[in-house]
Amino acid sequence: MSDRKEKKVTARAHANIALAKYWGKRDETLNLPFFDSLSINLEDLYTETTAVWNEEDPRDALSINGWEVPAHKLGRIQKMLDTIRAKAGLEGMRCVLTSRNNFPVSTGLASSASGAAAAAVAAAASAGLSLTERELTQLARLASGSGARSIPSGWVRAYAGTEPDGSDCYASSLFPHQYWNLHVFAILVDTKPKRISSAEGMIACQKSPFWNAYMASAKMHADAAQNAIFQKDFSLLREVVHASTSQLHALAATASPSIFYISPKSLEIIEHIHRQSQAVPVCCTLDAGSNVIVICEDVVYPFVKNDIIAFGLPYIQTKVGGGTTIIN
Ligand code: 2P0
Repeated sequence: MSDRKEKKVTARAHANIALAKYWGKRDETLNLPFFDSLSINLEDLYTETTAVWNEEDPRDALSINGWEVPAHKLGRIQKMLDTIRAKAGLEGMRCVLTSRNNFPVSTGLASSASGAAAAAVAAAASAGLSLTERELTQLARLASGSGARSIPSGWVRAYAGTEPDGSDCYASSLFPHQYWNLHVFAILVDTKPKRISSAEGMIACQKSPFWNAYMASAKMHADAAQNAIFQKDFSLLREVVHASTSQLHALAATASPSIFYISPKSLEIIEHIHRQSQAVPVCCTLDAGSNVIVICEDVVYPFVKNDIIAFGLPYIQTKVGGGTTIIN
């Protein structure tokens, strides 16, 4: 038995929504993306995870909202924990992660991102490691590619890098969360877990005849989004957000087998927002699910909110949020 004192640490991480999306991996094992992506953290959608290392059982354990995840389904969380164990010299000890989300999981609302980020920060701190933000983004990335982007605050860019070992692949904040006062509405079109995971979807999409054309276009989106944000130019931002979203979902439809994350109801909302966006500073996006995220400028907030209410669906209203923090 080790005489190391057990240290429980709880971290809170926010979900993020990509404005320039990550889709496809140059390395499946290390979760290294083909190109850069850019996202905002969502202040009111978060995961809180408590980590503790002990010797009670040789196997790591994870529960999500009270559900004990079977050992064979730990997947890439296992890889992240193994990395922490090796760095901290905790061979023979296991990590117990207890995680809760305040929003529906596996529905394209980036619960894998907030889950990975909260687990990375809590497990590393509980293991006694003192890591830089960049190192924490690399740990979170092992569990979920988009998870790297939930570690830094506000407007975050994930850099794909080129090194085979992933040493230059990380995420960092471009602007703090207060930088631009935008409003975000997550419209809950469907809260059932999605049938095809993002990881499977990415692989299927690489069999699309349009994959190379998609890559050529999608790798420009992070620079375009960063430029739009730097200028606080909403119409430029809307252009890139709509391009990034439409191209991903069009690609998914041409994957082998075809993937349709968008439902008829999401399409109705998307068409409406696209029409509105010709006249007012509003845009919308979806990740790998049917829930629609609507983003607007402060000046049109009451008008857009009325539109959202008229859809008659549950929604979560939020703003750009901070990074992952230790809360206990
Ligand atoms: C993104 N998505 O940039 C894109 C857009 C979904 C659509 O990253 O396999 O759960 O764990 O690296 O991070 C969701 O995929 O995938 C995602 P893995 P992840 O947010």
